[in-house]
Amino acid sequence: MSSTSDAPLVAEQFGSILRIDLARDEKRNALNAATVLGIADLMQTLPESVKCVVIAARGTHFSAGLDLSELVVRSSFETVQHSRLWHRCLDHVQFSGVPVVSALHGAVIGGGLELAASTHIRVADETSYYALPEAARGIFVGGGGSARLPRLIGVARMTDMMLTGRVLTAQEGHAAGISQYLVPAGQADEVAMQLAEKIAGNTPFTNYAVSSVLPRIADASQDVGLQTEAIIASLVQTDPEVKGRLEDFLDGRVSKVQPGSAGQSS
Ligand code: 1HE
Repeated sequence: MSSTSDAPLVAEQFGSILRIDLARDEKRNALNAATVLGIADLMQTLPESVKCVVIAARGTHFSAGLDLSELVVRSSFETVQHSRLWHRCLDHVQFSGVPVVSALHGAVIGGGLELAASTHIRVADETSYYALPEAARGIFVGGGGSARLPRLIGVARMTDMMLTGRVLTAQEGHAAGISQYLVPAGQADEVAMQLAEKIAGNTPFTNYAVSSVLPRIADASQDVGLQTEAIIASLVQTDPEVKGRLEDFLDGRVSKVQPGSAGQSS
């Protein structure tokens, strides 16, 4: 399977996992409109057999962010439309109903960080670093960063990164909440694929609820959130597959929850 657009992406299905690689190392995976549209296109046309997506990157860096060569030729209104295009595209990453794991290394900058923030699980290797140089370039985030990043790292940290150009190391980004997994250099892709395998083993309805409903509940008032939780819990738990899974546990056919087992296959 490959992208239907001429975007610099390589998409390949491994069993129930679709892996999408940014593949424009010569421009450090700078994200032009064709690339974000290509990702959205893939996310909107996921075959039913795909249960989890991994977004990774070829080359020395995950992504240098927005392709700055596109900025030169835009009016202010076109910039609004361009930002809204990113919003739509990255909403397809966050809200397709299929969980997305990103594998990060090297520079995760600007729009690259916004792309990573739209994924559900971020696996970073120790070479990763995070920056929002928008202010230094005289621009503002436009790919959803102002909405998604404060939810990960808080307004104060994002403000610091933008105003002072502070670059977070992999360890600092991990402590701040950007990555859920921090792994040795060169291992992010492999760990991301292992986690995707694990996620793909969940029921599709649970994966939908966690990836697509949970963030909306978290954004809602507690009252609306709890009401929504009760309804989605009822729908998920009455899925026919659930009965068999509960019986498997009660009859001792599946492994118990073990300390430190997160991300390991059972
Ligand atoms: C690019 C871009 C880009 C590299 N747009 N062409 N993002 C930034 O402000 C980050 C800008 N990039 C960098 O700081 C560095 O390129 C890196 C630290 C990521 C990598 O450094 P390095 O030494 O490995 O590569 P390089 O030599 O700087 O770049 C290689 C080529 O990629 C070079 O082109 P060439 O034709 O001279 O070979 C660079 O011009 C090109 N390149 N980054 C276009 N970003 C939705 S709104 C989001 C707003 C933002 O994302 S703002 C942040 C933009």
